[in-house]
Amino acid sequence: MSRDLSEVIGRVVPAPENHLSPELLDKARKARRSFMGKALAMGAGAVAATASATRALAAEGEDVILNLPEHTTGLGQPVAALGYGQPSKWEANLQRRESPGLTRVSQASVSFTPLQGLFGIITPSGLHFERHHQGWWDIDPSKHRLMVHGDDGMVKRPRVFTMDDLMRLPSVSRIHFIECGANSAPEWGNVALPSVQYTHGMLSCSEFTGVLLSTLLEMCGIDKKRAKYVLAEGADGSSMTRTISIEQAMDDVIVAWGMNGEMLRPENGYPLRLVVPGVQGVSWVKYLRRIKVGDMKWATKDEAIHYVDLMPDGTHRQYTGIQECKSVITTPSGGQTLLDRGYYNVTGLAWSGRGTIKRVDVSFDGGRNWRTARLEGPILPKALTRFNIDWVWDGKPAILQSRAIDSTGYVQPKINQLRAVRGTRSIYHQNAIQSWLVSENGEVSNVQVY
Ligand SMILES: Nc1nc2c(c(=O)[nH]1)N[C@H]1C(S)=C(S)[C@@H](COP(=O)(O)O)O[C@H]1N2
Ligand SMILES: [Mo]
Repeated sequence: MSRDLSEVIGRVVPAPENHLSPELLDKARKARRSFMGKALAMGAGAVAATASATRALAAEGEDVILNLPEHTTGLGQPVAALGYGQPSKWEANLQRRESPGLTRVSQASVSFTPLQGLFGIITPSGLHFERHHQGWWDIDPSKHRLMVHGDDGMVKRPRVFTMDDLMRLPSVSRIHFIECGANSAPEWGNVALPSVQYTHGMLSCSEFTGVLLSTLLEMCGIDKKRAKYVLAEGADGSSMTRTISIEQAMDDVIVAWGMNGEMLRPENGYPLRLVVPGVQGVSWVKYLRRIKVGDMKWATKDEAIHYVDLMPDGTHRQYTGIQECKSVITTPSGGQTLLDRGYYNVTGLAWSGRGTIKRVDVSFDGGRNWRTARLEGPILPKALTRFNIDWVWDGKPAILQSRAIDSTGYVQPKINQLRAVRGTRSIYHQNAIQSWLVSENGEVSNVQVY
């Protein structure tokens, strides 16, 4: 796997990741270079007092303060965004991106969430990552059905639901993260993908609305003594089928139609998907068409051939669904450029499939010293948690890391600690501490620190 991935690195679409337009970013880099050159010529002592790249940019923009621009003196547009609103044209760089060589095999594909450009914990629906095993569909909701049944009389009143049947039932709205089990997989094999969008972007967090699976199972008369597992099946050609324990099925699993206040997007399973909080994305079956109750694990193709973990001794771990505690700094992160020394708000995300985030520590020297970051509310179970920490960059090389601790006391491991247990040939469940190197020229890149 690592060989294939290393071939990909040169082919991912390079994108300027700062919040400046490519032209401004280029200007700032040039200004910084000429400033550094002059400073070097003048000797190290003169560096601190000289004008900086960002100040040069600010001076150029003073025109906007002194002479009122057209948007201050002219008439604005009347309700321009009739219909469905769109982001500003200046934000065109904020996009889901595909890493063509990575996973695109016919209709099996991935698009990654641009974590480096997001704030707070909610992923805008149009930037929610996608993972399709057999392409996506825009299914007519009036023709969609969900069947709930069981093996051997384990469901007393098996039933087929229409969307209208489901949407009149008691609903819940809850914020949860979804992370593909293969998120950050290339790090197993020392493959340093260039940006956080590619290293961690199979991760999103939304408010999901739907009926609890427990409500449906109760309605259909589940035999609580005999039922041990449920099987969820999707309606697309991949026949995605996943086993879920009855404990989780009766706890917080949602049969969802809503995402961030509106119906699910087609690429995320419209009109119906399963939400399995804390569990890897593959169990969040999209285009959900069937729930079956039984007393044994099904060992379907997606549980026996795929989504198993190859251990150092050559055996496979199976049914390792829970996404362990993990975190990543999203700014500054790979592909971004620090334009100047001085103050930065370092920010990132932490999450755990086992509960809430208790603490996040941040290191600026590759893990020698740690400081505790500020957690921003709300801090919700099985949801992303935003953290922030102050940093003053002195212009010297630095290695930024974040380490999350969850409500069970679990501490996010270093990559070599994880490899000691799991080896190097895994694909799934790579939750190690991520390291970003800030070079003297301000450029940030992906490195591994043992
Ligand atoms: N029906 C169906 N459900 C599916 C998939 C699929 O291909 N078909 N992909 C799974 C995988 S591997 C992941 S990671 C998540 C991705 O959900 P998303 O595309 O909404 O991000 O959906 C899961 N559910
Ligand atoms: Mo996935």
